[in-house]
Amino acid sequence: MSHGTRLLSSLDPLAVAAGADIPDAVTIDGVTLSRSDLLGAATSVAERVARAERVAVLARPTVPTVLAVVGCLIAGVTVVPVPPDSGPAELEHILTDSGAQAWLGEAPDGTGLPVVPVRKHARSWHSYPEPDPAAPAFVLYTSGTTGAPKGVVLSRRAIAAGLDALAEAWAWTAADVLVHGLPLFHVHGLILGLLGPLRVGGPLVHTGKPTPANYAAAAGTMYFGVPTVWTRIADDPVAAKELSTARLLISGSAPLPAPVFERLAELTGQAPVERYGMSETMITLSARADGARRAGCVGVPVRGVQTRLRDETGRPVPHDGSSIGGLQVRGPMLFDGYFGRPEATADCWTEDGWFRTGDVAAIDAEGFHRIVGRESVDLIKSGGYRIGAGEVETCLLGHAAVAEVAVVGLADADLGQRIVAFVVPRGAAPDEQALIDHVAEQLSIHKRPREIRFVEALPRNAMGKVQKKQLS
Ligand code: MLC
Ligand code: AMP
Repeated sequence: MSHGTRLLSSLDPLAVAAGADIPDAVTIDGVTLSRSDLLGAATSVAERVARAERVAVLARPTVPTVLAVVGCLIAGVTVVPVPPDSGPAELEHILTDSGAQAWLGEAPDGTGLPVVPVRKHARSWHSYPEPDPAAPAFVLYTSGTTGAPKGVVLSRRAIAAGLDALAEAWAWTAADVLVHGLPLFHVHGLILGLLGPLRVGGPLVHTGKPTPANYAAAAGTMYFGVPTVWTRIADDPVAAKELSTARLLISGSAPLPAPVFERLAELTGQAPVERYGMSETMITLSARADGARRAGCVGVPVRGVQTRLRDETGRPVPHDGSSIGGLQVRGPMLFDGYFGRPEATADCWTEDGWFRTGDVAAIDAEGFHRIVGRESVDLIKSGGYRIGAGEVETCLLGHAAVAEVAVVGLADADLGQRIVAFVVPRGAAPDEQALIDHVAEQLSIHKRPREIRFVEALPRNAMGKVQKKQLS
């Protein structure tokens, strides 16, 4: 499937002029925008921001966020989406690291950057040429095993290739109504969930919170969710049955537990479609709309993607369905690198040009992939959010009552993994909630530990390195 050269093909002014409007192109925060409203308002944003190179957008799921993102895409300005609940330490890091020149739309209190307003009712019909496909569309901040989050640079070309590959795998067309309630600062909710419908030309309904009741009420043909969302729907048979008429129920961002897969299939009459991706790669593997869907399996490479497995020494691992190895990928939807970090960028590529995902997988003879875990215990997935243990540890060490700390992800029926901090206190053990709140205030709220366990000492090996596998 090809949509031509425009990234947001459904916003082509010529198509709108020809009368092909979509009355309900985007519904978000209780407001519905037609495609022509969206185009007119976003072009007006483009006019105000066109001279900037990179701007920060406080990415609440609202109309101004949609207009800010689309306006920047029209003008060819790079967007730095910022989690709206970011704490001061995180905010400071994202703004400094990205070099964002201004806030577009809402800005946090006390910001030192200029603020460019987004006016919902302004309209412009100026026609912008399509920006260079190699230009960066987004710098998305995502956690690594250690240190502060890094900015993933995604080009317009990569996004177009990634979305077209999914449209092909899922037979996703303008006739589909996409429903989700995911945050608008990650690949899942923002790129797939907002730009996907704008590229294929079909409506989006953003539900606000991704609750079973909100999904049940939305009458979509395609639903996106992280496994925590699907787990909650599988526990709510009344809501789940309302999804029976949908064409595809799609899960990703973390492993979907097999019992949830089975229960959803039973309640909705259709097995969910699992797909696998990363901020750095967008979506590289998926079950196909017209192919097999197997519990515990994330499908086959989407169009343009190749995969391989390597052991610790770099030797090939057979694709026999049971041997496991480090998953490496290549394809047209991969990122350009980490913003301003050539060394970190070089580290994640092999000499022969494959990206090391850091995930461990098995591939069978038919090309079906199973993700069996991560190479590092220091990357945690909780509720579909990627959280670096090191970032949470650094934050907790900044609290006067913490002498030593080790943060791990322990199995959790709702969140997949829950963040648990093992803390050696300095003096008397502090209040558990005070430590949780300290992280929730300094970093994004979803990075807070759900549990603090006080210990006298952390398990260490002879070299003094903390043995995290012994913490459970
Ligand atoms: C709780 N709250 C606190 C707090 N404790 N606030 C301040 N301080 C504290 N100590 C409040 C929160 O503000 C929030 O309030 C409420 O508690 C619930 O927060 P939560 O517990 O974090 O929400 P929860 O229901 O557990 O969230 C589940 C979820 C969420 C599934 C909705 O985890 C989610 O949206 N996940 C999506 C992640 C995602 O999109 N990942 C994609 C990455 S891209 P209030 O009032 O707001 O409720 C990727 C690539 C790919 O991975 O493959 O897709
Ligand atoms: P993020 O950087 O937030 O994009 O997280 C990417 C990580 O999420 C991957 O490296 C995987 O560990 C995990 N992930 C994404 N999709 C899946 C999936 N369907 N099954 C298992 N893990 C997944």
